[in-house]
Amino acid sequence: MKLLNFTLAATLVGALSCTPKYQGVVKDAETNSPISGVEVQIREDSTKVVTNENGEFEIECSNPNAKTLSWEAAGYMFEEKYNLKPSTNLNIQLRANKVSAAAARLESYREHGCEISNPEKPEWNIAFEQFDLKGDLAPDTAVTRRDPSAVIKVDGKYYVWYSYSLTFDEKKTAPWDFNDIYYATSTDGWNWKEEGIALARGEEGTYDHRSAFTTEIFVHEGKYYLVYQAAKDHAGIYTRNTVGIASSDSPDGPWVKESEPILHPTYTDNEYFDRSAVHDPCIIYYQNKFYLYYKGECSFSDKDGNMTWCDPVCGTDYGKYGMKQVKWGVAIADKPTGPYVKSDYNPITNTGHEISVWNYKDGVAILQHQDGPEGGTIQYSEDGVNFEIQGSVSNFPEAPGFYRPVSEATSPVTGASWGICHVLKWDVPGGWMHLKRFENVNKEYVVED
Ligand code: AAL
Repeated sequence: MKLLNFTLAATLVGALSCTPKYQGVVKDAETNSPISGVEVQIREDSTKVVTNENGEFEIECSNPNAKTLSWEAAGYMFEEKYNLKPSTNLNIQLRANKVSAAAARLESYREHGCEISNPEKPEWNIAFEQFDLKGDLAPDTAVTRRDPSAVIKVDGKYYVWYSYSLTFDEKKTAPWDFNDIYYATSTDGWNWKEEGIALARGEEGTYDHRSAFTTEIFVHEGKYYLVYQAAKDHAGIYTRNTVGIASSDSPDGPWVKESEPILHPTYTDNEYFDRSAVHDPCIIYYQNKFYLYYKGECSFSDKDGNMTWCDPVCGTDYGKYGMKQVKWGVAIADKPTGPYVKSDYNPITNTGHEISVWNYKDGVAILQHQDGPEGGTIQYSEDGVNFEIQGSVSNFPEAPGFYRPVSEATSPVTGASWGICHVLKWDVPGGWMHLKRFENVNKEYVVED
């Protein structure tokens, strides 16, 4: 009798003090063997545990609300789950991180110096020139237009989208702060009519409340997609932004946003190429999937706000800001709106900045601008992730958005024939930007559409 009472009491106490928790096991996605030493974190509670030798973990949470959990282990892709309710049978699979061709080259630069090997194939070399635009997109100090999308042609009309703000707006802490996405059309690609706002910042509390900017257009099966950088608050202007997407049946809108971002920075305290930002998103359709290319940033700030870039080997020297190296990543999905899964080969470049990518034959071509050893190169890959240097780019335009030809590419650089870029001007406090047209004047290899 005594024993029975004791058991009953213990059960009752157990039930009353039962705290919500997450419990489960972490395994290697390929070998299915348990992984020990994985750091498991509840983002909202800032609590962490580590998996035991059987890959098991148990972590209590402050309340039963759904939370963001992450799993992190050296040599594996970071795993994160959003809106996860406390649960006791989680089966987490981690994918081993693979080394891309560009990451392997970086290791060799690290050892042998920053000299690159460029075959300079004539059919791949590009020589850009830039020209002022006319009409509403002619230079105008009052308005900052920047980070244009690709240019597309619909029913005989060219379209371009871009970040828009008034130059003299004292609220702005950067030219891309408090932006909305505007668009313009043209019948000749030179003289543009600004059509107005395409996609506005969201309501208070939403992921793009502070700013919606740096957009790309993607067209698939008659549907239009604007993928863009989103800042919920001021933090997203300089660090840890997200990527949003909106779709429409017409290039003139209306645009319908997805309720959640489709891409986040890797939320790690360690040095990782996209821990601080996921910028310049651009989607292409490739091998029956949707490839979302983006630029990652990795930096750390000390308590005085002084910033250092991660791993600046062979980077670009920014004087008092130090050496900077930027790398791209790609995330792949079965549908344009996701869910997107970051590639095991990330990072897929050892250089950055803005994403410049197009389809060529059975592969993908890219330009590398700056912030790394391979700036000014043009590269090609047959799998969308392992890029090799092919040639050089001269007079690289800032933030190029390429004209997407309707017909099949007949030369490697057809996809970079012409487009819209921006120019940075610093003759007013905070600077201002306007759009320009650029063309590959190496005409021999350019095909008019
Ligand atoms: C650009 C892009 C992104 C950054 C900022 C605005 O060059 O890389 O868009 O956030 O600068």
